[in-house]
Amino acid sequence: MSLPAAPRSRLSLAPLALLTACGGGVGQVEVTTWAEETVIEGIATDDGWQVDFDHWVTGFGEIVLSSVDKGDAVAEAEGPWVADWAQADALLPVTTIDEVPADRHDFGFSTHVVLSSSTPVNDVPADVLEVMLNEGYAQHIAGVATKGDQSVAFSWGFPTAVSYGPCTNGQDGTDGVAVNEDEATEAQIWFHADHLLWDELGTEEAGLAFDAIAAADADADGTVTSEELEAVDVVAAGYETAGVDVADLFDFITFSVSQMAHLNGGGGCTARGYEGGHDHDH
Ligand SMILES: [Ca+2]
Repeated sequence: MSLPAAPRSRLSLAPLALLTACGGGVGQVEVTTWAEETVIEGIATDDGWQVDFDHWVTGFGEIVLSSVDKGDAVAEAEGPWVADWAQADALLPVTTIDEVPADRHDFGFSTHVVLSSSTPVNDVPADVLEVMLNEGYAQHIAGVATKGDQSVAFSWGFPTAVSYGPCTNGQDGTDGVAVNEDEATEAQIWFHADHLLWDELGTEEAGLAFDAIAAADADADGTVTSEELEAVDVVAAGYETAGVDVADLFDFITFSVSQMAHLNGGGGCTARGYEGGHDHDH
């Protein structure tokens, strides 16, 4: 073979695929997000409720690409952003991260309280944003559930910030995202809305339930609040906590929602921030 005399040349040894992954150049990561069709179409539970959403607003940001080997950040996009999944019928563009070293990177991000600087990535209701800013909510979810002639409204704010990552890539089961030189790689942050109605933790195969939530309307005003959910013993209501320290139904839902984010479809992410038994008074 006759090659230019380059010291330690990868050209002489590496096949093309390795060159594009390790050539020392940079690429882009295009970040998109959505919560599947479920928030728009509503969720049918196993106990006979149709749960429809008026809004499901989430604040998020702090996207970090980091070295799979060393864990140090190589590229970041702070945001913050905010989205209403009840009005997202397809993947929403969030941001494009430039100058990302061409390599495989772990992918992480956070959900956190909506800030006045949060950029809406779709049409987020102004009155909901105002409530979230005033109350310090990371997520706010409201809607109506119906079963036969029963109709129960719900409106819940979640202050919990959750840090996600590293994430498995749901498209191929690999770690994070692979960035190739001079190419754009898409990273999709998926929120699985069905976690809201799970009756079991520690599995992605939980049942979907609303009977206990509907029954929590202690003042019978037709709307279930987070305070009313806090008065429900989650084990007595038939929920399976899988050893997670959640005592009441709002704790349970808060924890389950904290596990809802995935990468590229169903790729699991390590979630930190909600350990159960949290900060409200009992
Ligand atoms: Ca009520």
